[in-house]
Amino acid sequence: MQTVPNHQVENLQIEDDRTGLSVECLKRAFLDNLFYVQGKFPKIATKNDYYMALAYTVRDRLLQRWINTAVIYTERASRTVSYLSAEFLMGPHLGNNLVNLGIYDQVKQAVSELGLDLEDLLEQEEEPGLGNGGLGRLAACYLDSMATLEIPSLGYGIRYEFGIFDQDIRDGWQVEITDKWLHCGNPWEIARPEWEVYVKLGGHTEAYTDEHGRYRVRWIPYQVVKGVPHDTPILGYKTNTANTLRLWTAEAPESFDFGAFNSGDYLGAVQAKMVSENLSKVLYPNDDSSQGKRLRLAQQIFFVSCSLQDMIRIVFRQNVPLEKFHEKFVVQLNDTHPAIAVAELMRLLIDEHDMGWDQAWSITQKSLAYTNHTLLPEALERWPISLFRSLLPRHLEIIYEINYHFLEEVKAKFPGDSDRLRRMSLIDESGEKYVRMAHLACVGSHSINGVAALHTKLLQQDVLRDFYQMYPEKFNNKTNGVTPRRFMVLSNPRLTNLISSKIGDSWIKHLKDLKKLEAFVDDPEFCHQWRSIKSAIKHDLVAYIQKQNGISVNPDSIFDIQAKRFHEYKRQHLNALHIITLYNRIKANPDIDITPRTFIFGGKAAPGYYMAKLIIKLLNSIADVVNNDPDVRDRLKVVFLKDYSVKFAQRVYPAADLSEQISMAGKEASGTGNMKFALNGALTIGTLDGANVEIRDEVGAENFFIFGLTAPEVYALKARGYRPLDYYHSNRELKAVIDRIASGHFSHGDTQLFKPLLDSLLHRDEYLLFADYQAYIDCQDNVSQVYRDRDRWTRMSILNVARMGKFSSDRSIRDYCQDIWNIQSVPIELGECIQAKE
Ligand code: Z2T
Repeated sequence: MQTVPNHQVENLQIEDDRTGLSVECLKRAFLDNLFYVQGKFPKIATKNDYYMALAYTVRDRLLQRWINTAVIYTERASRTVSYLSAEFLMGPHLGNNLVNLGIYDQVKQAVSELGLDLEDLLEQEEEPGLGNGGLGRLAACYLDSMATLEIPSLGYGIRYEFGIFDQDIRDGWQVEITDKWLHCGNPWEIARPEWEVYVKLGGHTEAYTDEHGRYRVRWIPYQVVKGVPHDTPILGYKTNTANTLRLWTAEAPESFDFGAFNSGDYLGAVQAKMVSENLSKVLYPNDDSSQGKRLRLAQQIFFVSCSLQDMIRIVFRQNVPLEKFHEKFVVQLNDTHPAIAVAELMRLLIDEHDMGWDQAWSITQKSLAYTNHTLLPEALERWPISLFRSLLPRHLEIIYEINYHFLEEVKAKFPGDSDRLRRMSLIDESGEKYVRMAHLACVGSHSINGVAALHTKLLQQDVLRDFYQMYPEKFNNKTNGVTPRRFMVLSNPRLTNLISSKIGDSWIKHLKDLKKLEAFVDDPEFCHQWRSIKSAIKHDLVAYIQKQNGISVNPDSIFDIQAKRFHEYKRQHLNALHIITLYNRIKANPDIDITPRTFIFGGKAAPGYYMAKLIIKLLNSIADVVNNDPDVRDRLKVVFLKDYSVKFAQRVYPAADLSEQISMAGKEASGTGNMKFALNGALTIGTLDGANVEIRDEVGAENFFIFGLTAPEVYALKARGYRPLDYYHSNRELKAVIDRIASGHFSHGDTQLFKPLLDSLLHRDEYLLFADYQAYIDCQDNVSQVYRDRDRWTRMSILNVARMGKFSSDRSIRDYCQDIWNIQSVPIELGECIQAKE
């Protein structure tokens, strides 16, 4: 489709009701949208109608900024970051857009004058759960920071019809329910069918000689899928920049004249149509593990090919020669999920745009950059060659050729080292053959980064050691960060206002300015306010828990929270061992003096991850017993909050006293929940893993509860030969805990229920819970002591917040801009562009 130049646009006056920010104007616009978009008036409107009317009112105000931004980027052909990610865990849009537009209070007043409650309307939004956890949420924080820093950027991903499943808890077990986030419509997106693209799948290749006598390859696919972009504006905080999140939906092409249809197999053709639409049907719900499924590889090539074709379209439209693709775009690969981009960009340049190999390779390497997010071996993506060939025959040929050139390079640098060639090859040939996606990403990119200092170091020394020796200059660290807009200003207005009343609000864009809070740490009035705000927020969560779980919780107890995906390496079950330790102490001595605690858990387990689901069942079983045992006398409470999501996370972080970051050292790449908790004034109990190391360095060891083996100690212990049974037999409290579970105390006498978990701990304990148990318990006992000195705790809490400046995603993005992307900001002026000349 062609864009038709519309000269009338020049005379178009934007209606004030679509842009105005005054309370009066917002009210008028809101009622107008209720009538003309929702087709309702107040008497018959539902809460959802009101939410939609407000969402459209806000969207109108975004559109002005969005169009201005697009026009300026296009006119200047600005260098642009393409952030390719299989996941974007955006969270609800409405509240965030109000904060970033700076109209939260006006809108609150406007709707309240119409007899409505803003918080109520915000609750209505069905969040787009298009991600699993940290990786997807990081992508969302980075979009916020890029827009806030006025960096031209496009987020590219998949518009899954079903995002991460909703979690219900039945009889203590996790039950998955499909997430129908689109069922009420999505006011935040605009479909752009005029920019549809086609993606080939399957079939075979043929060699031919072109009119210049050159050797060429033609790919005859079995199937073609259409990708339709859906755009969502991403507004920066108090800037006019509105960047774009472009998500692709898979559709069948209108006329499908491929194999099955021609042979008269009509039902087969309809089947193929359904297969096409399946591509963007559902998000794979695995955090940190790869299943090797054909549909997943199809999703990857689908969104990567759509996105690269879209970038090439933009390059042409802006009159940039294709040879300068890498000057117009830098493409950041969010883990290996989009790593097929290496082969696909080569294919597009060579097969579809007649470029020679060497030039295509140079452009590819200069454009692409790869972020690794995990050290877990089971998360490293590999595709069986047979599967790969049947879906992507041309890409396999290209990968073989890249591999040939690459291994020649390795041979030249390390002559006679055949073992190294075997280890580094893009193809794993040790048994069944596989394509190694991390290797492909390393070879095809000019930058390889980890997400925390320790993680990057371990990549260099261990997981990607050979690649570090081959290309040391490619490696760099980019410690993760989180956006203070969503995770403070929006989610914690009370603390935000207290802080701003003391040091102004510059910290919202320059988080390092929180440092100024240190001046108030000895001010008793300030400390008192700090403490009463935390207490008020805890009271709110108490009410929520009462309503949700029917559990009454003591708001003066320590709110000890572990909220994250369930995985054995994250060790939610180590936390469980601590709970049972305290429970045993009470049972042995009911009058023991124990600091009251509320243990709060939230998080989902991958549906196929049996052990993680059993840990959820264990926690719920412990909750049933501990919460109802009269001996406990309400000193301990255990709460499992179901269906943890971004919306819910925003409620949880501000209420925490203690943040549990207790992964086995060397396994958590970074963690970002750790940052969100600390930013909201929680103290951390944690291992020296991921970004915990850097958080402790920033806030000071005296304000951080550290325990457990370090990464090198973990390796050493495993190398020596680790025997969990030795710990079980020599540690009295540990033995009592395990025996308590084994006795069926938490399972109505059923001694079999938790046996798989106990067996795994007693005989393997891959994540060293027993080795860290005593250190963890000692550290927790210390936490309980320190909490009794409320002034000291408050002081530590303030110092944590004051020193969290480093962990803004703005800092991360500035580092990416400088070290990897070589890109500058492009400020957007409002007004000049609506009268745009096309
Ligand atoms: C994920 O959320 C993370 C890593 C993955 O590796 C996959 C997923 Cl879905 C393939 C997490 C890390 O576990 C966490 O440590 C890190 O903070 C986060 O990515 C963002 O970098």
